This record gives sequence, structure tokens and C-alpha cells, in this order.
Amino acid sequence: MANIFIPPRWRIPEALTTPESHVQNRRMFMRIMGYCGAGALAAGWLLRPQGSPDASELMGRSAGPLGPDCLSNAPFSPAVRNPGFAVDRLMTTDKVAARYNNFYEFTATKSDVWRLVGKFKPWPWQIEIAGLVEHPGIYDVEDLLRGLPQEERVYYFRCVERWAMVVPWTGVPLAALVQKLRPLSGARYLALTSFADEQQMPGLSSQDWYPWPYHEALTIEEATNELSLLATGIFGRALPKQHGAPIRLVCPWKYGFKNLKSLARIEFTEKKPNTFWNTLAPDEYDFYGNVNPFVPHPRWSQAEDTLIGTGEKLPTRLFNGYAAEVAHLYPDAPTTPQPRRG
Ligand SMILES: Nc1nc2c(c(=O)[nH]1)N[C@H]1C(S)=C(S)[C@@H](COP(=O)(O)O)O[C@H]1N2
Ligand SMILES: [Mo]
Repeated sequence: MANIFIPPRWRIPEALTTPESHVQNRRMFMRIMGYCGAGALAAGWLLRPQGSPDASELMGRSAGPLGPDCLSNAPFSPAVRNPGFAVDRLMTTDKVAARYNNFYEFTATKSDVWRLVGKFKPWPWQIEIAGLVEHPGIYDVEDLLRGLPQEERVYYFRCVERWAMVVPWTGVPLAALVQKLRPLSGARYLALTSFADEQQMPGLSSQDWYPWPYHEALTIEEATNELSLLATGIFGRALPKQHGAPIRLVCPWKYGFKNLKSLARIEFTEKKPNTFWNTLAPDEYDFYGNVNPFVPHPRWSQAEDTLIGTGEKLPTRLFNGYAAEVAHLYPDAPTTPQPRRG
């Protein structure tokens, strides 16, 4: 009993432990596809050469949210979907997701981000590793990710503004990178910083009241939770620029604002770092940013999600449906309705 080793789910393509809320969907997936079907699907992704035409090009369109201005390349490579991470909701389409974005470095208008990313050059790309870690330095993103396990996961994603989507991300578990970098014993947080260049990102100078560059942070326990992903792709191809090319954070139990895009720097710290939205409006956005239907935003209820694309309304779930994986990190999280503050 004492010595049973349960490997983290990102180490094994077939999950041994699947959260209750995902079990039914996974069974259904298996029933429909069978293992052979799932294998063939995966092989299809693997065999598709990088840079092959995407759907919009095949339809004879060169512009649009998945057109050449929006596409990026490195360091993505296609990976097999891990069926241990599934969502019991209909998938959002790639085009809907690619033209409804929050990326304030370009504009605060969600429907216009994809139109403004043409000058953004997310390659070649370097990431600085700093602070309390054995291997600080400035690395090419390919070198940083080399040897780490890549996989695809379908996650439910929910913005603090209440819109939500269901999308497949490709990436590496952040835990695997943290392990590779070897934090020192004093390290308690990861401070993450986005790329920022006024020449490439028109929103930086037009909204100069924001505390650029965009910055976020996680505790080490959050960063090494099996759900935390550094995504390099979405919908089986490299991240379009508007989704945070070439690499961005995805922590699906947290509101969208924690999911920092176009990652340029990671610092391991002992002290709790400041974060962009918490600095701007501490009463509205706390450090953790965990999805919780029982804690209203001061200006709106957080009890309901609206799926982009379909407009379907769904009850918001505690930790966005990922309580099985993360609830133990937050023993004090409210689980009954709280009065609105502010
Ligand atoms: N650098 C940066 N990262 C960011 C943001 C941003 O404005 N700048 N917006 C955040 C918010 S509020 C959300 S909801 C998600 C949106 O991700 P998506 O556009 O890929 O759906 O990105 C997050 N990451
Ligand atoms: Mo958001």
C-alpha cells in the first residue's frame, strides 16, 4: 500500500486517474472511436507535415483569423491527444476562437486582435530564465523545450468576463520544464512576463496607462500541478499570433487573465510577485484568479458561462470543472454563495 507509485498523468498517454467529471465523456469517446480509431486519428496528425495548408487556405481564402498574417511556426510540433483530458461539451471551432481574443498588447477590442497582429514576429524566440534556479540564462525556446513530453489536451477555458470555450491545446506540462530547470529550495513562485515591443504591438503605446509588460505569477505548487500547460499549439497547429504565439500558459482552473501569452521570461522567486490585473484592480482580480461560481465579481455574478460561437449558457463550475485536480491546493476556497463585494 505504502509504495504504490502513481505517475503523473502527463507521463502516461493513457490516464490511470481520470476526474469524475471527465469519465463519462472519455468512455463515450472510447466507445465511438475505439483504440484503433483513436490511433488512426493521432497518426493523421503526426503525418500531417508542418506548414501544410490549413482549412482556410484549402477553401481558397488567404486572409482571415487563420490567414498568413496570423500564423506562426516554431516551436510547435503536432502531438497525440491525451484522452485523459477531455471535456463533456461541444468543441469550439478554430475560427471562432481565433477571432475573439483578449490580447491587450494589440487592442482591448476582442474581435479586432487578429486583424492587428501582422507586425508581430514571434520567431526566432528566446525566453529568459532567472532567479532562484540552478539553470538561469537566455534560451532559444526550442532548446528549452527539447526532450520534454508534448501532448494535446482538450480543456475548458473561461474568461473572468464570463465567455468560455472548449479547445485542444498542444504543449508541454509546465511541471516538466520546472523539473528540468531545477528550482532552488527557496523558490516559492514563478513570475511570468510577456513579450512587449511597441513596434510590433500597437496596443502598448495606445494604452500606455497599463503596467506593461503583461505579467502573471503562479505558486510552485500551481506551476507543477499536472494541469498546467505551456501551449505551443491549438487545434493541431502552431498557435496563431492572437492566441499568444509562440508559447503561452494554460491553467484551465483559473480565469483567462492568468493564462499569459507570448511568454518571454520566467523568474523563480521567494516573494509573491505582483500581477498585471491585481495591480490595476485588486478588488476585482485576486492573485489566484481561480474560477469560482460562488465568488461574484464586484460588478457581475460569476454563476454562468456563455460559450463563444453557440451562445450556449452553462452553469459555472468550481475550479472550472477541475476541482478533482486542484481543490486540495485551496482549502479555504468558498463553496457556498458569497455576498458581492465592492
Ligand atoms: N500577454 C497577455 N496575455 C493574456 C492577455 C493579454 O491581454 N495579454 N489576456 C488574458 C485574458 S483576459 C484571456 S481571457 C486570455 C484569452 O486567450 P485567447 O485569446 O487565446 O482565448 O488570454 C490571457 N492572456
Ligand atoms: Mo479574460
